[in-house]
Amino acid sequence: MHADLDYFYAQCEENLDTTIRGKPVIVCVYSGRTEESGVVSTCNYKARNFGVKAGLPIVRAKKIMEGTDAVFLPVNRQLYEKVSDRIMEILRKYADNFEKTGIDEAYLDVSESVDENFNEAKSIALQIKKEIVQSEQITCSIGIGPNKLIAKIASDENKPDGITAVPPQEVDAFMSKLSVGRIPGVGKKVEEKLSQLHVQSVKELSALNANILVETFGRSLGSYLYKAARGEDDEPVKDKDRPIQISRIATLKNNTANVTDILPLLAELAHSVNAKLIEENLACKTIGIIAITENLKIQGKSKTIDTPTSDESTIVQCSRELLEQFLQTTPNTAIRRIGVKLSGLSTKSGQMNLSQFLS
Ligand code: DCP
Ligand code: CA
Ligand code: CA
Repeated sequence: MHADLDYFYAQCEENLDTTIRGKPVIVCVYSGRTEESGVVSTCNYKARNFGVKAGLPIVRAKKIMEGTDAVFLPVNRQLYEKVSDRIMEILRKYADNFEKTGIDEAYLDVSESVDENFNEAKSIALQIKKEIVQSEQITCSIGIGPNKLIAKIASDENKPDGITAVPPQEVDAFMSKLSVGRIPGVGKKVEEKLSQLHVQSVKELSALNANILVETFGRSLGSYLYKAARGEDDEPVKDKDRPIQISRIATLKNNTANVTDILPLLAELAHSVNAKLIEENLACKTIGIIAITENLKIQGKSKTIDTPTSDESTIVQCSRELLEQFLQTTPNTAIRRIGVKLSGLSTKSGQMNLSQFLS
């Protein structure tokens, strides 16, 4: 998934001062040279309807908005960063792998949580949007695809407040109706060069052979464009600052709220994550379970112990207790998928650092 917050800075301003909601709101970077010099940072959709957009000189925006009740505000980056941090924490919860790529956007790898099922991914996207609205009053748009490229393009497809899912079998149809400008990294310059090759649409781009693209754009950009035109991308979601963890999730044969039906699989998963722990010569302080219920809600429960362990029976026992507690607190909710997660990892000699783990 790619999640992108709608008209982010302006939406934060609308929440700070609700009296400006419904008016065109324009957030500006004042350069300080003269009172009005600077450019528009972003604006809400009401202002966009008048043709105002990011990068426009403030003077021009003021002219366009003359006689309206438009509100011009200076950027308040500190505010947006605080809101962003809190939203990123919400998003991170839903991802197997998480990569923040800007103040208002991130990739979420949910392949494992949803077992590559796009309907389940859609329902998670709805859940995410609901939680962000409830806790931060911020809407976002989410794109779901078989890779980062498609997800990113899809998140821009139904803005604002949209969800667009493009499963693998729909990638070709989805891509072929786009203009080349929708491919991330294709700006004015690339667009111009492509137009000299009589290419405006992604469909036309996909008809160009690789040699021409490499000749025109160089190896790196050329082969990127060749693959992008086909909806291909194999960049992983890079979890740069994730607390290190080892987890595994699997689907139960039948949805069930019965602990004895779940235990065998839970024990198998606990065994598997523990084997990985031992293989890496690590111990863990926190043991957690992840339950995806039949209504597709993702819920977690965890326990932190005093001394790091890599003892299988401890981990199995602890997961079992967590599962029992979970079923007691949420009775009559059948579980569809179950997982075990180990975190708070350390090497046998003490606290580990990230580079140690990655090398
Ligand atoms: N931004 C900026 N100058 C730009 C583009 C963006 O200062 N030229 C800032 C303001 C935006 C934020 O970054 O709120 C996120 O940029 P987006 O491109 O995602 O734009 P918005 O979130 O404002 O709008 P959209 O609803 O199209 O995502
Ligand atoms: Ca945005
Ligand atoms: Ca963005």
